[in-house]
Amino acid sequence: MRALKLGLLCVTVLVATVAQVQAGIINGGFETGDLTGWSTSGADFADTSTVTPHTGNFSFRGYDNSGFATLSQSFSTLPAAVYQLDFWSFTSVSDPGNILRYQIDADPIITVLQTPFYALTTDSFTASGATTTLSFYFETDPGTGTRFIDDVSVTQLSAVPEPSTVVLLLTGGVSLIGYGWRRKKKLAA
Ligand SMILES: [Ca+2]
Repeated sequence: MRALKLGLLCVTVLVATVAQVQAGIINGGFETGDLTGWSTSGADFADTSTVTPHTGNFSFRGYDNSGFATLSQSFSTLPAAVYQLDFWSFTSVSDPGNILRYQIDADPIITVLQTPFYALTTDSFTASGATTTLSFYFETDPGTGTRFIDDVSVTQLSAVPEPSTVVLLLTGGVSLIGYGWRRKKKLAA
C-alpha cells in the first residue's frame, strides 16, 4: 500500500512539475526601477514609480492625455501551450476617461475594470508561436490621475511534452502502482 501511495505521489509530482512553468516575462514587478524588458510608445509619461507599488519598491506608472499609449513586452512561448496571465492595476482617480486595456498578440483587446485600489486581472491564452507579445494600452483625461500596473506574470499551465515522455511517465506510474498491488497481495496471502 505504501508503494502504491509512493507511485501515485510520483505521478502527481511529475504532473505538477510539468504543469507550472514560469514564462520569460522580464521585470514584471518593475523592480529594476526602470522599464527594462518593456517597450513604450505614445505616452505623455511612462516610467516606474515608488509611490504605490503593489509589491516591492516599484510599479509601472503612466498617463497619456491624447489617445492610447502602449506598454508592451514580447516573451518566449511554446506554440500550442496554454498560459495564465496575471497582473495588478489601479487608477489613482476614478474617471471614465481613465482606461486600461490589454491584448495578447492580435487577440481581441480587453478593457480592465477600473478600480481605485490594486485589483488582480487573470486571463489565459494559448500561445500561437514561439514568441508572444503582451500589450497594455492606457489613456487618461487631463488632470484625472495615472494608471499603475505591477506584478505582471505569465505562467505556463499546460505543457506540450513529447509523446514519448508522456508514455514514459505513464509507464513509470503504472509500474509503481503494479508493484504496490503485487506487494499488497503478497502480504495478504
Ligand atoms: Ca513591484
